[in-house]
Amino acid sequence: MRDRLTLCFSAACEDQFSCYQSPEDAKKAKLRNRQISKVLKQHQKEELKKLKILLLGTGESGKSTLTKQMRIIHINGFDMRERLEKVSDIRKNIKESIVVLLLAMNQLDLNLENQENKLSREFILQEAGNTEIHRTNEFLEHAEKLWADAGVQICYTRSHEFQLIDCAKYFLDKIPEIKSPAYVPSDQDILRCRCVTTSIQHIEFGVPDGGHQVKFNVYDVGGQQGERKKWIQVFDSVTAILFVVDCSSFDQTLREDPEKNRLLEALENFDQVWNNRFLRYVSVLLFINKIDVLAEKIARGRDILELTEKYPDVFPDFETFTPTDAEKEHFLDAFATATPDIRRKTRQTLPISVHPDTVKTAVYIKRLFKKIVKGELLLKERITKQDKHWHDEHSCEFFYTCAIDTNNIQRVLNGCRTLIVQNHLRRYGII
Ligand SMILES: Nc1nc2c(ncn2[C@@H]2O[C@H](COP(=O)(O)OP(=O)(O)O)[C@@H](O)[C@H]2O)c(=O)[nH]1
Ligand SMILES: [Mg+2]
Repeated sequence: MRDRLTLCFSAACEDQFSCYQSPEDAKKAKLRNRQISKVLKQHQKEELKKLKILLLGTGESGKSTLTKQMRIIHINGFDMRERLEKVSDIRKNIKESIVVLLLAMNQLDLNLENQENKLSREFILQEAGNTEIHRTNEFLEHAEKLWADAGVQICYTRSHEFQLIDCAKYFLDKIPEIKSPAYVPSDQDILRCRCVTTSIQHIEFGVPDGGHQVKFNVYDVGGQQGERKKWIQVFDSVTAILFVVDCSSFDQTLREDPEKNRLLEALENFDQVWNNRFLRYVSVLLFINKIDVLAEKIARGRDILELTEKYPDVFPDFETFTPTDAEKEHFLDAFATATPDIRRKTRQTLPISVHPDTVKTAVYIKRLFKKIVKGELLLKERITKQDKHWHDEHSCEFFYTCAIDTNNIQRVLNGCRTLIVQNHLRRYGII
């Protein structure tokens, strides 16, 4: 038996079908072989057409919001059942926001302005541990009264000093509408709703491109932060990484580590991704996100100077930094409306509505990430030594984004798509 097998194998090198006893068997085997090759080739072709995108970035940077936008833009958005399911999450967002604000008032030694609201505060703090209370309108009414209190509003202006979700103001302002039994969350409400991603999320959609359907598979591994390194290895077959940065987080610390600055964490995280040996062939699209929140913070007088003082090696010379005209244009362009006509008009009004310090800060942050790409800023010790060709096979492109703005994301994704497809084709030697 063993001899026959050896014979068969050696024969297979010369003629893979000559080991069959009868010519019919050999013919059948040849046919089967051809069929299998065809299926494999087809499969390979299909796989080549599938573009795998991996969403990375620190917690709350906007990854899940981007997948929601992809659903709105490329799939059918959200049906009535999904919308109604979101009501509970939105109410939970309100509960979390008001409880956090009240606790922060204690910490910051701030008082309620209207003494009658003390009863509402007692109610909310007493019910904070009740996992069903957000469903009641009684709860929402107390939250509404407290949100209108000047003391709570002062506390809100200091929200960078504690951990408050981004959508707090948005939903607290909307309580009268949310209270109504007829309330159905809009797309914008769904985009704003914060829900921690606990498992790997995957969405798939097709986009027409040059007469073909290009299939995109987007993976959001958000909840697996501690496991991120492992995920990166699993996903070495990804076409591109979409790395999301919350650029407004420069004055906030991490939820899990109150000593760690959020922007610094994002830079370190990006450093690891960019220099990861498993990702040497994977290009990165870097989304400098939450530009609207950044603009709002700058308007409130917040600035990045504190970081320059605290970490001068990482955030140097902010005071003297001036963006070039091209850099300013790139920033302003990201928020101009689609048609050239309106674009020309809005371009004239944009510099008036956008504070120059917003542009300066956004461009400064972009430059920091660019330094990492160029190897001019080293945040983590390198395990593997890099030669000068280490990054030759991948690139990093930068985009300014506002993940809750469907127009902006649609335009950015259009731009990204061409880049992703070209990189993919180049990588597989097709162009
Ligand atoms: N205002 C504003 N909010 C944003 C933006 N991007 C994300 N958010 C909000 O930030 C919160 C966290 O976003 P999410 O996508 O869940 O972050 P993830 O942890 O990276 O998945 C949600 O409440 C989002 O609505 C943005 O560009 N602007
Ligand atoms: Mg998420």
